[in-house]
Amino acid sequence: MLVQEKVDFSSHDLNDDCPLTTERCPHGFEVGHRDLELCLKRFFSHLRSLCEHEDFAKPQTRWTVYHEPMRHVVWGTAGHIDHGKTTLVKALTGTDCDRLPEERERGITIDLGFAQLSEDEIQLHFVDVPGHERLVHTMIAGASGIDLALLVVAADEGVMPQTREHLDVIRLMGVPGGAVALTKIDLMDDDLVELVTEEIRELLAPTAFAGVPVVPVSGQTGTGISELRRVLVKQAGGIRPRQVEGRPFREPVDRVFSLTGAGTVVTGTSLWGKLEVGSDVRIFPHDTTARVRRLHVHGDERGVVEAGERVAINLAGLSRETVSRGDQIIAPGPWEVTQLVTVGLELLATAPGPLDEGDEIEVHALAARVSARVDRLSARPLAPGSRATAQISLRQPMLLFPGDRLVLRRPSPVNTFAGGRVLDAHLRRWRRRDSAALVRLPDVQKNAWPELLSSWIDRQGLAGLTVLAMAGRLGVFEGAIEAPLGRLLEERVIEALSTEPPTFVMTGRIADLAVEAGEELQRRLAGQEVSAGIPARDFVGQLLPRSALPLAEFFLEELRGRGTLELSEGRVVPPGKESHMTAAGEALTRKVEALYRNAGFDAPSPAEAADHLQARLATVEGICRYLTQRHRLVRLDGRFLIHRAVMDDMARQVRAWEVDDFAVGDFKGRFDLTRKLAIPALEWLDSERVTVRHGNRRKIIRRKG
Ligand SMILES: Nc1nc2c(ncn2[C@@H]2O[C@H](COP(=O)(O)OP(=O)(O)O)[C@@H](O)[C@H]2O)c(=O)[nH]1
Ligand SMILES: [Mg+2]
Repeated sequence: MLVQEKVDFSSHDLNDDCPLTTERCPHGFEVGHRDLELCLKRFFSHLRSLCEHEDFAKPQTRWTVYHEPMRHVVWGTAGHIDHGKTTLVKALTGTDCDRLPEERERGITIDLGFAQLSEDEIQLHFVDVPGHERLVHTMIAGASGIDLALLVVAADEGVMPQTREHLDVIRLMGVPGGAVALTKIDLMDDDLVELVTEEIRELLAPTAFAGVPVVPVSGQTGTGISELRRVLVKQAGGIRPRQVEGRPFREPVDRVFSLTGAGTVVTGTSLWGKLEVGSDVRIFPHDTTARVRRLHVHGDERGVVEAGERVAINLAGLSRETVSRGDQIIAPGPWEVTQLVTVGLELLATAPGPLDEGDEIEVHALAARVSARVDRLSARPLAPGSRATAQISLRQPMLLFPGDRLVLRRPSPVNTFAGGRVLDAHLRRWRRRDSAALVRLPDVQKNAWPELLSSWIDRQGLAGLTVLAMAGRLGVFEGAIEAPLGRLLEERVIEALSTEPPTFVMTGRIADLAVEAGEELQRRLAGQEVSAGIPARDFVGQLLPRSALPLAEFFLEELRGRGTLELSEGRVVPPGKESHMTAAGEALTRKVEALYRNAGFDAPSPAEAADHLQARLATVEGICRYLTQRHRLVRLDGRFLIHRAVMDDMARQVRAWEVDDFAVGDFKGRFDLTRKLAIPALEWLDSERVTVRHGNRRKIIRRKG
């Protein structure tokens, strides 16, 4: 049942690349994948007989292994100090999470503890947290990676301050559910246990934990432990697996230590993706790079690890000092840290007072905490129990992505008073008077990605966004947003400019640009009878914001494609034309051209031509520019205008001249030119490859044959 992955070994050459681990297979196959390894373990005896079978030993034998990947679910403990959290984890898994000498001595949890339990197809990971009120920040770091919470309440004390605070934390982190262990029932009468159960149900009623199973247990006598284990497995079965495909491997660091001979090791609960031994990772917020030397999950050496596991990573080329709790290990990609994060905020009803812009707070995100300030609030001041969108300035940079959870605490007196979900980690600071618009930010759920992406593209205006930029901001690999972008393209919400890679711009923005460009073109050509058009770069340069200037040529192409304008010789002209010309302008152009053709080398200046034709000087100048751009007039030495036909005729005569070379004097005489005109005319002949200069003489270039 549930064939989730099909592994086909047909491409392996069985003689040197057997898919079984070295110890187990005579062929010396190697496999790194945990799930596959487990699956193969089960079928091991069967496989061994196959290994001995001659069919199997043949290269190219095609055989397929079906297996159900292992599920990983992380449980985190929560609850007041001394209520029996660590005792319970030990009763469930056999692991004593209080491993530090100081913890053993004092009998309290100071740092996070980790344990695991394998049940059928599911692997339960446990993060045991301290309950001390001064260690809530450690609790938050531990709780940041969990799927489900095990709230522990001692029957003899009932609901206590950190029962409430831890519940607030897991609720604000969006932990969808869990279970309650009612401990120390060996110390109480059944009636009193009943009463505390009631108290707990009341506490949970207004939260997402309403109705979760409450299991009475004793860590002392073992009563209820097997029932609790059953509940933990059942609850875990309902958890949606973490995203592996399309997401980079990402792990917040909750512990760092160094091992002699191995170097630096970091541990954490992996949030997304997969990681292999030998791959490179980046460590944020400092953005350093290291290579994965070895991977461990609860003491087992592994080749590959996946989201949801408790992973210890041995990093090569990294000193112990360069990484600390709160850092993030992530697969390389276009990720960038932020110091201004936009979040959907919820102020607890129990918050000591309203929240306002300028308030100093402490932000806990993943395993990190930084001091911060509330910069913008969509509704202010925000009353306890209400929600708003906020922009928060972080004192130190953090790597955050939409959907990440934040827990907010006040520095003094310390208390957990609010939580937030990251909506955007790279939105610019809102102007105070626009703060109310913050509430209209789109959701970050996967099914809302098209809307989210189009809002990002829209906000960029004509500068647009590349897939890489969007993927980096969302925390996914580029392939993961192809589908939502494809949908936006199909629905013509966005358009792709043919840059390499493509830049996406809102269709509406391009349409507006087209209207503007049409109007601008009309405006600039108005009153001109003849124009060769407006230099294209200059034209779009005026229409585009500075941020979009690098895309100028792509917008020109786009506008041409839409029939807004025509491009001719690097100039913008009205659509369907090669130039701009009124009827009168056209007639005058013909006259000007005829004048120059007939004048030969004795050509008039534009002023003389205007005089002669009784036309406005500016118009004749425009026509001359137009004719020059169209190569019907040649401008010599920047001043003399000679008709192109006259020049071409001269070139023909030079080629037919019965000499091999000539001096400037010969040339002047031959064509009856002044020296002022002869020199630029010769230069023109050189540029046209009719002649070539040798000292003071010109040699005539004659085509062979
Ligand atoms: N009688 C009794 N004592 C318990 C039980 N669970 C834990 N304890 C004791 O309560 C104390 C605190 O337990 P611990 O697990 O360290 O609590 P934590 O601070 O929540 O992790 C220890 O001395 C435990 O032996 C229980 O079910 N019954
Ligand atoms: Mg403890």
